[in-house]
Amino acid sequence: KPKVFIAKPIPQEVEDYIAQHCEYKIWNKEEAIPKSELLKEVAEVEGLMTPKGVITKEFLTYAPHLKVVSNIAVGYDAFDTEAMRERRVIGTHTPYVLDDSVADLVFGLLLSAGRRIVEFDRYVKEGKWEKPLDSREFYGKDIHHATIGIIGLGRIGEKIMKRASAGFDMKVLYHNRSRKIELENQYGVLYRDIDDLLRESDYVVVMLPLNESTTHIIGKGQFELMKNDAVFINCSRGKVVDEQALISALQNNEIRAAGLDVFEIEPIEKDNPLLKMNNVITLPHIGSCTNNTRFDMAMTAAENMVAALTNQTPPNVVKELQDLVK
Ligand code: 8YV
Repeated sequence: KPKVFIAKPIPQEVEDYIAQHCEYKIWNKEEAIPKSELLKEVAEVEGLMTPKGVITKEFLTYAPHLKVVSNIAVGYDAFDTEAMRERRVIGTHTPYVLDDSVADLVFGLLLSAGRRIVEFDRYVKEGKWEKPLDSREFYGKDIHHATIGIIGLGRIGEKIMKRASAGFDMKVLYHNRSRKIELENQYGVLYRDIDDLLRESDYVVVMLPLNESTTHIIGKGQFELMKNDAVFINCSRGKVVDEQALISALQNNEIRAAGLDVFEIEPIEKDNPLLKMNNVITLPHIGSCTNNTRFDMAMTAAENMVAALTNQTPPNVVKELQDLVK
């Protein structure tokens, strides 16, 4: 049986599945495995299953037998796919199984930021509720019939679109590398270039993978185009947004509020000004954190790894490395 290393705890059922096909070792502690430990563990293995595969050229020199890195995440921005191709190491990820959970959380942030749910929960619990019931101070921003602009209409973006149009009667604008005419016809969503999308949207949702062309795609100029009343939501990757520009936009009331699940540095630094802002919701990168979705991600990752090591084509090879399995 091929030797593999699993770099985080996974459900027993998934472990049992792997045990049928592989000889495995597992890092069974909650805290992340230290790099030095991981480098030791990968010396002998052909397969690695990891929550956030930071796979560099240097890393691969420590893993001379490695054939597959199975990311237990959909985002694989930490893969150096060029270095992996050179070594012919297959990279896989977990698309589809987390789309709905992330889209749900986007709506959680959108509702919370628009209607100021988190802010007022804090307010009530802190014993500050003395104003009359109809005080203007409690007014928020409607979600229904508002315009949402989705930047990135991929698998998750599409799920957000469906919730927005079918569930909340929103007008949906989108921007994407390629137009999705079928979705336009079926759901009435409207394509915009980024600038027009930013100008017209009440809620701006960015849902992009992180790569060279998306890094800081939202910065000072983009916040300037947004409505002063706009709510900005990011549940994808922190680095698609220039966080300093976001902070300035919020400080200068260029936008109304933000709902953030991701940050340029995670865990967020304790002195990040976002933490002091009442109109900003900060979550610890929990987009896919539900029992069912985490189970499905682990199982998908295991299936990808086992397939790669048993001469089958893994179902979810990352697109940059698909030629390795052809
Ligand atoms: C985390 C995610 O990466 O799938 C992704 O790309 O952002 C999340 O699901 C996951 O927390 C890593 O374990």
